[in-house]
Order: sequence, then C-alpha cells, then structure tokens
Amino acid sequence: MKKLAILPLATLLIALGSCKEAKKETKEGMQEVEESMDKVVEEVTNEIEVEKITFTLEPKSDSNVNGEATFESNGEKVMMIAKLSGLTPGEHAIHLHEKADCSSADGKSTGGHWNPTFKPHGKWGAEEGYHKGDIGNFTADEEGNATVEFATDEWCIGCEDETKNILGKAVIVHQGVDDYTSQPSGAAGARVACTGIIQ
Ligand SMILES: [Cu+2]
Ligand SMILES: [Zn+2]
Repeated sequence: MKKLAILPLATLLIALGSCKEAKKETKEGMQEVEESMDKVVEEVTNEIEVEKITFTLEPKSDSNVNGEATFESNGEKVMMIAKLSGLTPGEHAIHLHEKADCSSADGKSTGGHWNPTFKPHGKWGAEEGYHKGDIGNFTADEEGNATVEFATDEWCIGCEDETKNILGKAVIVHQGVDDYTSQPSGAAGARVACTGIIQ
C-alpha cells in the first residue's frame, strides 16, 4: 500500500519540476521582449530631437521689464514662450532683431529686425511680406505681466538654413505698439527688454 502512494507523489514532483522550468523560460522571454522594447523607445526618442533653450531678458532704456524667453523645437516647429513683468499695462510689440548683442543701454546694439529673406516689415503671415522676426503685439495685464506664445515652422534652432536659424539673433520687447505698416520696424518705440539667443 505504501509503494502505491509513493509512485503518484514522484510523478507529481516531476510534473511540478517541469512546470517550474516552463515558467522560468517565459520569464526570460518576457525580459527579452522588455529589453527590445526599451531599445525601440530609445531609438524613437533619439529620432525626435527635442531642443529647449531658455534666456533671461534684461531691462533696457531705463525700464523695469524683466522676463524669461524659452524656445523649444520638436523638429518641425519652434515654440516661443516669453514670460514678462514690469511692463506698462496694455499693448506692446515683440520682435527678433538681427544681432544677439544687448550691450547698449537702449538695446539698439541688436540692430534692426531679423530679415534674412529681405521682405518689408509687416504682420506675421501677411501677403505683402513680413520679417522673420515680426512676432507682433501682445497685451500686458493691469499688473504689467504678460505671457507671449508663438509657434512657427519658419524658424529652427541651429539648423543649416540661415533663413530659419534663430541662433545669434535677439529678442526685443518694445514700449510701444507695432503698427505693422511703418518701415522698417513698425514704429514700436523704445526697446524695453532684451536678450540674445545664444546657445
Ligand atoms: Cu523690434
Ligand atoms: Zn519687422
């Protein structure tokens, strides 16, 4: 009677053993799948080059305007976000100017509007033409704060195309409003904040 009982137990043990083996194989297989998935994710991330650069704007022309400008590229578009404070409430112009040189007290060391395609000054997207730096106007609230958001596929960060590359240019905030028609710069008045776009 005892022998009979041992036999099924042995069979059971063998069966359990092979079951464990199978589980182990599945685990190894899963690990392989996970590893190769990690690789795919890594490759995709490498392909989409996300570039983000941030600059601090300094006050110019005896203003109290401060702020931060961030440019972020997803490979197709460049998105600009400028957070500003110390403005007078109401409308102001913001442009990219041609030189990343904020050394002068009035900001004029940045030169005129960035215009690599030799077009007239105008409203962004206008049929008659516009500068690649003609971002336009924005409104500061009662406290003098503003957030300016702008996105375009006509800019790039450090690409070969000099009609698109914003590196080496400057962000200028004006005291006045861009009328979109006066040449060559929209009669936007004093330059109240500046930063170079230098990596
Ligand atoms: Cu300007
Ligand atoms: Zn312009």
